[in-house]
Formats: sequence, C-alpha cells, structure tokens
Amino acid sequence: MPSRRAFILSGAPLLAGLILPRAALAAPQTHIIGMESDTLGSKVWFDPVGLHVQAGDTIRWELRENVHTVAAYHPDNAGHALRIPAAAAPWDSGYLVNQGDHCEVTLTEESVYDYYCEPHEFSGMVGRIVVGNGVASEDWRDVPAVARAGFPSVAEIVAKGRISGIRAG
Ligand SMILES: [Cu+2]
Repeated sequence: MPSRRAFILSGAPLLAGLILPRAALAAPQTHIIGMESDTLGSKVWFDPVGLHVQAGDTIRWELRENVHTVAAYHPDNAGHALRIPAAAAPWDSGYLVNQGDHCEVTLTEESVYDYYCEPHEFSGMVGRIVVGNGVASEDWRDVPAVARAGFPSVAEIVAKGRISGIRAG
C-alpha cells in the first residue's frame, strides 16, 4: 500500500491538470456566509463580509450566534437604498433565531449585491457580494455611515476572493 505522502505526490500532476480559469467552471457553487456574534452580543458580523462569486452561484447565510436577519439593500426592505441590480428580486430572511437557521439566494446578474442585518445595521453588520465583474453603485443615499464603513471595496473583494468579517471580542 503506498504511503500517504506517496499518494499526494503522485496525485499532484493530476490536480495541476484540473486548474482551469474560473469562468470555465460551469457548475454553480454554493457559498456559506456565517451570521456571527461574540458571546455578549456586543460585536456582530457576517463572515466572510466580502465575497467574490460567479453568476448563478448560491449564497447560503447560516445563523451561528445571536439573532440576525439578512436583507438586500432595496427600497422594498423598509425603504433602504437600492444596492443590488434593479432587476434582481430583493430578499429578506426575517428573523433567524436558532443556530443553523439559514437563508439561500441565487445571484444571477454580474453586479454587486449589498445586504444588511436588520437589527444590527447600525452596528455596521453589512456584507457585500461581487458577482463576476460587478461594479458597485455610487449612490449611497439612505445608507447609515456606520454601515457604509462596513463594506470592503469591490477591488479588494475581487483581489482576495473572500474577506473575513471576524471582529475580535
Ligand atoms: Cu445581526
């Protein structure tokens, strides 16, 4: 029986052959974003806070700690600014209260989708998903300054792919 090390070495050339441009990967993926909190509830965040995905991918927000919602920045959600594509359907999970509760949304348009947690928007609990070569809206009307400050830039998200949202307790 070959050792584990021998297996890894022999497998390497095969894996190298599988590296393709991301656009060539046709199968849609599901990405998980945690809805988090420190134990006192004094710090709250989405993790990752910034994520780069491809059109057709699904985002699954999962409740890990505390009580949260995830809602698109959209006028249908309590008059918030429009910060998702105009043609996209807005979403609002409602309150997620039990660990493991989740909300799934499939993003189909190359754009930027900004979202917030209803009870924690004013604690800066927001997130951003860049789909493909999406560009962010310059219109920041009705976005509280503390929430606006929580968004990573599109350039940083595209460069890193995933930006941790962890806020040390
Ligand atoms: Cu929250």
